[in-house]
Parts: sequence; C-alpha cells; structure tokens
Amino acid sequence: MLARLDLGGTWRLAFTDWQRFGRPASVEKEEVDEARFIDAQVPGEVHLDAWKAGLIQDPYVGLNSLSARWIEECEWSYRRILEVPAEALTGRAWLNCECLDLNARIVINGVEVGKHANSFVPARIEVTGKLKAGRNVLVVHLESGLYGVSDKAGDPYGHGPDAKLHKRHWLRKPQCQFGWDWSPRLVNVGIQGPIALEWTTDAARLERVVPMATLSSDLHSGTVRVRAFIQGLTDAPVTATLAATLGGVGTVRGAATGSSAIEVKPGLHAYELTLTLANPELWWPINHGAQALYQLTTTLTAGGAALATTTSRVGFRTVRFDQSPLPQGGSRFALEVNNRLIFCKGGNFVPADIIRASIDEARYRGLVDRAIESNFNLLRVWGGGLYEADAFFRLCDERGILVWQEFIFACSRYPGTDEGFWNTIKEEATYHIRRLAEHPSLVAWCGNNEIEQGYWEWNYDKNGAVLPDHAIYHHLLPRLINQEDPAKYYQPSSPYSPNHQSPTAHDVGDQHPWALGFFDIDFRKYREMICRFPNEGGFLGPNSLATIKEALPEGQRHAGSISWQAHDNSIDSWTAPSCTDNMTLQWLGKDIRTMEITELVYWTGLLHGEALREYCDNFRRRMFDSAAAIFWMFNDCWPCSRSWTTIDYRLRYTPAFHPVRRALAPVNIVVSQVGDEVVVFGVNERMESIHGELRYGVFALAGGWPIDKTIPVVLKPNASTRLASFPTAQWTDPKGSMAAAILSANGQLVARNRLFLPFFKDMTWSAAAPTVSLEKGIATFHSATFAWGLALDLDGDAQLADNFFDLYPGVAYRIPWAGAQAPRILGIGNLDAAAPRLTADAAKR
Ligand code: BMA
Repeated sequence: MLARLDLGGTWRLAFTDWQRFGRPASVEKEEVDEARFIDAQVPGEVHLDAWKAGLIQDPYVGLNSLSARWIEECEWSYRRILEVPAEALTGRAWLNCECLDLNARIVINGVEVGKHANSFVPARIEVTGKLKAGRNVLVVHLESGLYGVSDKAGDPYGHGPDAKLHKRHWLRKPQCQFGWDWSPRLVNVGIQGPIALEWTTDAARLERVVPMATLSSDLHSGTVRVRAFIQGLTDAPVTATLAATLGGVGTVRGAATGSSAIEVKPGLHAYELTLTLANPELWWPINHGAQALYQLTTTLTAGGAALATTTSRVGFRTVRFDQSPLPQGGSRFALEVNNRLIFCKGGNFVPADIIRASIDEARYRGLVDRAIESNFNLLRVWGGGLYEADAFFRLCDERGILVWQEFIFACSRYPGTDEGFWNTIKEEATYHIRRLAEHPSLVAWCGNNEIEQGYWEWNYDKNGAVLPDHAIYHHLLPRLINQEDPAKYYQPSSPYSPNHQSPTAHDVGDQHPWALGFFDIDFRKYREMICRFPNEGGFLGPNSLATIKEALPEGQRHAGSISWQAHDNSIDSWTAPSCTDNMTLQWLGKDIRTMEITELVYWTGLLHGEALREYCDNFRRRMFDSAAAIFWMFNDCWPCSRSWTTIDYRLRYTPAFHPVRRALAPVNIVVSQVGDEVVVFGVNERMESIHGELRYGVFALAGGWPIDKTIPVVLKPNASTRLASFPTAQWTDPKGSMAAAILSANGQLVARNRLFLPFFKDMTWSAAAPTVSLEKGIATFHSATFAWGLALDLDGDAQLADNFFDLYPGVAYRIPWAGAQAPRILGIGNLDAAAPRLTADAAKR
C-alpha cells in the first residue's frame, strides 16, 4: 500500500519583489528570520493569507482588488518543516501536489527537486533519496505566471492592450483571472490543492482507474471498460492481479465482477479488464428518469498482498447529438440520451470564486441545488474557467444535471506551434479526459470557447500568429478523446458548425446568439430568432440588493460610482452613453443614474427577468427545431453590481431568478406571434400527455378580457404543441392590453404567460392596488387591473415560491407562504405614476 502523509495545514509564507523583501533562497535555510513571514493555509491562496494578515483588504469589496495587484508581481515562498518518518526512506517516495499555481520550484533541504508550470495538472515529484529521517526543510517557491511570460510574445496572439502585459494565452490557469467582462483581474498564486508525501516499498503503484461505462443501443447491455494506470516500480516485470466488482448504489439492481492476471512492466502503463452487466438500470437526466449509479471497486494485488483499492461511480446511458438534416433547412442539433430527445435547459457555469482555493464542496452543492431549483438540466462549463472539480461532477451525477465541459481555451489565440506549450496541454487534456471519464453527467467535451468564431470573424486567421492553435482543437484534442474515452461526444469549439460552415450559422450546430444583449437591447427580437442549440446569450441585470450593498461601500452605492464600475460588467464601458444603462431609458423611460440603489435593483432586475424569459420562451416553444435554452450566465465569481446571472456570488437569487425558473418549468405556456396570428404553445417535457383547460385571449391592462376563450387542450409528451390561435387583427389595442393564456388542470393552475408588443414605456398603464391575504400557508394575490412584476424580496436570501410575478386582471394568484404575516409587496412595475411603487420600507432594507 502507498503510505501518505498529508502536508495540509499552516505553513509559513514570505515574498520578494526582488528589491527590499529579501531573496527566496534565504527562505530555504535552516534558520530564518521569522519576522519576514506570515502564516499560510495549505491548500489555500496568497490573497487569502495576505488578507488575513492585514497586508491587503477584503478583495471582494469596493476597489480593494485593485490595490491587491502587487501580489501577482511578487515571488512567494511557502515553507514548512517536514518530519519524515524513517520508513519513508526505505522505498520510493514522491511529493504529490494537486494544484500549484503557477510557476513552481520545489526545494528540499536547499536542493531543488522539481519544477512545475501548469495549474491544471498535478505535480508528482519523485523525492526518493532526497529526504532524511526527521527534520527536512520543504520550500515551494511560486509566482503567478507573469515572470514566466515576461519574455514571451504577447502581441501576435493577444486580444487587447492588457494581454500585452499578462499574456494569459501562455499560462495554464483560469483565463478569467486576468479580467473578463464579468470578472475582475485577480491573478491567483499559491498551493491551491492538497499536497502530500507518499512512499511505498511495493512492486507497483496504482495511479488511477479510468472506468468507461457504455450501453448498447437497445439499452439492454452495459459494459464497463476498466483501464488501470499502474506504475511498475521494479526493474523486472511483476505478476499481479487486477480485479473489479460492480454493484448498484442504494436500491439499484445488478452486479458484476471480473479479474485479470497482468504482467506489470517497469514504468507507467495502462492495463485493462472489461465487465458486462445485462439490463442495467439506466442513468437519466433530471425529470426524465432516475439517476441509477453503480459503484466500481478496483483492486490491484501482487505477491498475495493488496497494493491498492479504489472506488469510482459509473452510470449507464447512451449519448448522441442528432445532427440529421431538417426539411426546413439546416440540420438538427439535439441531445439524445437513452434514445430520447432531451431539450437542454440551463445556464453557463463559470468558476464559483475568483480565488480558486475558496471553492469547496458546500459551494458546489449550493450551486447544483440552485440549478435544480432553476429547472435546469444542463450546465455548460465555459472554456475560460476551470476543468470542474470531481465534487461538482459527483453532484451532477447524483442529481441528473448534464454537463458540457470545455477545454480551457477562450477568446484568444494560443501558441499551439510552441513545442513546450503543445506538450503541456497534451498532458493536461489527457489527465482531464481520464479524470472525468467515469461521470455519466458529462455529455460533451468541447475544444474551446469562441475561437472558431475568432477565425471567421475576429481576424484570428490574419495579423500576427495565423491560426497558431488550429491543430489543438482539430487534431490533438479529438485524437486524445478517441484514444482515452472514445464514447464521448467532442466538438472543436462553441459555437461550431459542421462541414466548414460559419460557426455563427443559426440553423446548424450550436449558437451564441449575441445579436442581442450588447448594443441592441430590444429583447423582443428573440421572438424571431432561430437557433438549433443556443449555448449562450443573455442580458445584464443586477445582483441581489444585499450582495450589491456588501460589495459597494456606502457613498458608492449608485450607478456610475467608481466602485460600481469596478463591479460592473465591462461592456458598460464600450460606448458612451452605455448601452446597458440605456436599457431602462429605452424600455421604461427611466435613467438609472438618477435611481436610488433599491429602485435600480428593482427596475433593472425586472427588465433582466423579462429578457431572459423571452430567450427561454422562444427556444422552448420551437422544441426540437431548437433543442436548448442555455443562457449566459448562471453564476458569478465575485460580487457584482451588474452581471448576467440569476444566482450571484453569495448564492443569492437575483431578480431574474424566478422569471427564468418559471420559463424553464417542465410544463409551460408560450404566447407568440406567428405570421398574422397570435399562437399559444404548450411546452411539455414530461413523457405523458397533459390534459387541461386553456383560457386564452387578450386582457386589458385596465381590467377585463376583450378576447376571452376557454377550450380543452392536450399537450403532447416531450414536445411543444400548438394549442390555440387567433388573428392578430382582433387584438385592437396592444398599447393597453396583452395577449395571454392560462393552463389549468383539475382546477389547478399549471402555467400561464402573456405577450406584450410595445416597449413598456409606450404602453398605457393603469394603477394597480393588489390585495394580499394569507390563509393556511397560502398567500392569495388579486388585482382588478394588470399588476406587473410584483417583488416580495430584493435581497435574494428568501426561499420564496415566487417573486417578480404578475397579476392578470381579475384572476387570483396563489403561492405557498411560510411567514406568519401575509407577504408585503415591495415593488410593482406599472408605469402609471411618475415614481415606482417601491415602499419606503423596501428602500430602507
Ligand atoms: C461570450 C462568452 C464570454 C463573455 C460573454 C459575455 O463571448 O463566451 O467570453 O463573457 O460572451 O460578454
């Protein structure tokens, strides 16, 4: 067995700017000047330690991240005394470092034992013969990466003036740390993962087991190909046994076992055995079935002794992207799991913290819970962040959330013609393909974010380095997938179109529909948009009020303050006046620069929710001509004043959360204009038909339903069904009314929706005076006139059944309510009065 001494805990940390703070070599000595050191947590990150020691202020607040920048320009030296037990000297020994960020030199007792320069790949450094029994001085010198690229080329690859300095395209760490539209620049440095001393006198070491579960197309036969990567530690081959057992987790049925006699050769090699299981229980995405998981236990024995045992979890499902031609042109791009078309609903996932070491399992659990509350079934892990952690994938496996994982390359050219770079990313990709192979939730690997689009539209095919990385996405990565995990889907980029068509083609492949959301903020245009698989696209809105208040110091809590800008999305600075600020002017006739922060959260949040709802509604009603509604973006990496998200950094709900949750409900109604008709669609992702009653027509904002019909309807399973229609010509006063539909079944509301035509500021609003009553845990809201966007909470902490919802004239709306008092309405959107109906109470919160 491999022995392991975990080296996590409190280390000491010193730094140098190569001027007055000493030299790294002095840290390696037996005796050091303790006054030069601060405490450091391992695993951890330097900003966190420096913050704790008072060298910087909380980098998540105000402008503090700017004044913490000196950290990225220093070299940091972690030091600890390593007490080595005598038995660690009897065989082979390694220092195993899961995540060194970034350029590392490891020194033991004054002797350099290894170097490392890729934070995405663990460093396993052989230290056999380099240790002594008892006291050893272990030092890990690290720099953020900036020194390492100082004499590398920036210009021919780079993307903006700041890239000339940071040259992130050379650095294998999350790219968003160098600043992104939604992320501050906060270049991490530190021992960000576990570090341990490992040793053994065994003849072999089991490095990793890579199980690949596949399922026959008739869904009746499961196979697990078990690849064990074993390092032979002797000079001659050794006879060993590789054995594996498979058993259902919990109540899941079925078991299989197998073993194989192997000759372990010196060095690291793969050895295989295969298990088969008849009629395995299937793994399904959420809402489509259960998430049956099997536990695989793999054991390596030699000379009658067990050398290692590992466990993994696998699931049996088929995955295919149907790209067959469609009669109306183009081709489908739709995910099929277990031979069933799955409409993919979700958001883009970015690193859950700008400081990587702060992301723990609890944070992942919170985010996956929120994804499920949002009615998602897929998260796209965007290519400028992280190869997500095992804990994240385990949760997605257990909860039925599908994952689209990108290799970490985004919005830049990368130096793929440099041999050193090529070799490191080859090692990195191989490592992660193997690491993630076991997860049934992983349905797609994608080469990068938007680099193919860069070739076509952003001059990546000219000026400076011409397509320096093409072979990475079109040659290296697909070849590695084929070699390491051949059953997985791979595409070179997102967005991407097959057959050398433009990646921005709307009717093939996946899309990033950004025609809206930047300069054009008229989100009604989503209604006309055709995309086969919209993989990102969205609008900006506020974080929750509580998070904004925490992030911006008092006196800075208004749009345009310097702290606001630091926490705002950078597209705000692209034009003057800013296109995002203009949203409220164009839609509401209101200027956010004059708004108090509570008003600002309410109004911009109301618009954000409307925009994302339009995005989701449009693509869902086209199910499966469009086979996804994946918006940009789900979560934040730090507290923002304005961002794209429905869940903010503190895991609070932003105002857009509930509108998106409703729009992605398993059963929903969409009211659309198609040609010269108003058409009501019923979207049903369940496998059973839904029989119900549809009330549809037109209601007046002032009250009453000028068109009011009720019919029985059937929503077909796993489809969008056209349920009812009427000529648009009958809708005579679009300024003073909305088309609407309400679906109920057995007297219970199932879903409802409405369609408006003019900008909100051009509509003729009536005042609303809703009543609220509470009885037996149910709050009932009622209004004689239409009431738009009732807000019950702006802080985003409350677990509410609904928020930012409407009252249709004369139609009661009920939600479960846990409070002892009836809910208080904090805001209503009706633009009848000059001022919003935000209560003084709300403004005080
Ligand atoms: C897309 C993303 C990100 C970016 C987002 C919003 O291009 O892939 O690069 O943050 O747009 O601007």
